[in-house]
Amino acid sequence: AEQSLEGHFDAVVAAEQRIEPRDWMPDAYRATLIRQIAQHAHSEIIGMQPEGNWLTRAPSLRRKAILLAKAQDEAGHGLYLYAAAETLGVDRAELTEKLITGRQKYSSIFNYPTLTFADVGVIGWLVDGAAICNQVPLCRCSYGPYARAMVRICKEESFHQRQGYELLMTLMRGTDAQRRMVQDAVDRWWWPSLMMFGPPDGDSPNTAQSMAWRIKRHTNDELRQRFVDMTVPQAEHLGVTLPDPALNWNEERGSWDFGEPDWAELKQVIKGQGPCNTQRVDRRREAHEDGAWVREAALAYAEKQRGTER
Ligand code: FAQ
Repeated sequence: AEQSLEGHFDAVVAAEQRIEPRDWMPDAYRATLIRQIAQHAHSEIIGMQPEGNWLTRAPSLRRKAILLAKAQDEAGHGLYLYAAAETLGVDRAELTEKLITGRQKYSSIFNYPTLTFADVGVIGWLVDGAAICNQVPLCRCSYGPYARAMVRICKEESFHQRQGYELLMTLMRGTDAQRRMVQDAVDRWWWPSLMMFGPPDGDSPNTAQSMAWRIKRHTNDELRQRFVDMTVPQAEHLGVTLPDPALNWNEERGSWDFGEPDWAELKQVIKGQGPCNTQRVDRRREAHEDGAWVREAALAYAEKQRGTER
C-alpha cells in the first residue's frame, strides 16, 4: 500500500496538481515544507521590526499611515503562513517557541539596521522586490495551502515594492542631502538583498530535493539573476548607482553579469552573528512574553463560551 501511496503522490506532483493536507505525503516532504513555511512566517513577523523602527519618526502623517499599513500587512502574511504550516500538523505556539529559542531561522535580511528613513524606501524597493522574485514562483508550489497563501501575499508585496520606489523617487527629487541618503541606503542594502536568495547553488543542500518535489521552482542562483536583471534598469531610472563594479551587460547571455556576494557574511548572519540578530530575537521574545495575558484571556473566554453552549 505504501508503494501505491507514494506512486500517487509522485503522479500528482508530476501532473502539476496540488498536494492537500489530508493527502499522503513523504515524511521528508512534510518536514521540508514545515521548515520553509515556518522560516517564511518568522521572516514576515521579524521583518516588521526594521521598518517599525521608523513608525514614530516618519516625516509626515501620510508616510506614517503608509508604513503602518505595510507593517500590518506583514503581520497578516505571518499569520497566513503560520496557518499554512499548521495544516501540516505543527502548532503555531511550537513554531514561535523554536524561533525565540534560536532553533528555527528567519531571513538574514532582517538582521541589518535601518539607519535613515531612506532605508524604509530601499527595503520596499529591494527587499520586497527580492521577495516578489522569490515568491511569485511559489504560487505554483506543489503544496496547496502554501501556494494559495502566496497569491495574496505576492499581490500585497507588489504594492509594498511600489510604495518603496515612490518614496525613493520623491527623495531623489529633493535636496542633495536627500539624494546622498538614498545612495547610502542602496550601498548598504544591495548585497544583503542578493543574499536573501540563499547560498549559491553549489552550496545549497536543499535545492535539488525541493525542486524535484516542486516546492521550489527555480534555483537560488536563477532567482538572484532574475532579480538583478529586473533591478538594474530601475536603479538607472531612479538615478542611483548599484555598489558593484562588476555589473556589466552580457550581450551573449542577455543578462547582467554581477559580482560575488560575501558568502562568509551570509553564513555569519545565518549563524546568529549579524549586526542585529540578538536585538531582533530578544524583541520578539519580549513581545511574546508581554502577550501572554492576551493568550490566557482568550483561552479563558473560549472555555467560558464552551461552558455556556453545553
Ligand atoms: N536567510 O539549501 P538552502 C519577506 C538557510 S521575504 C536565512 O538554499 P532552501 C517579505 C536555509 O534555510 C523573506 N537563512 O535552503 C518581507 C537552509 O537552512 P536549514 C522570507 C537562509 O530552503 C519584506 C540553509 O541556509 N522569504 O519576509 C537564507 O532550499 C519586507 C541552506 O540553504 C522566504 O522565506 C537566508 N537568506 O532555500 C517582510 C521565502 N538562505 O533550513 C517584511 C521562502 C538560506 O536547512 C519586510 N523560502 N538559508 O537549516 C525560500 O524560498 C527558501 O527557503 C530560500 C532558501 C530560498 C530562502
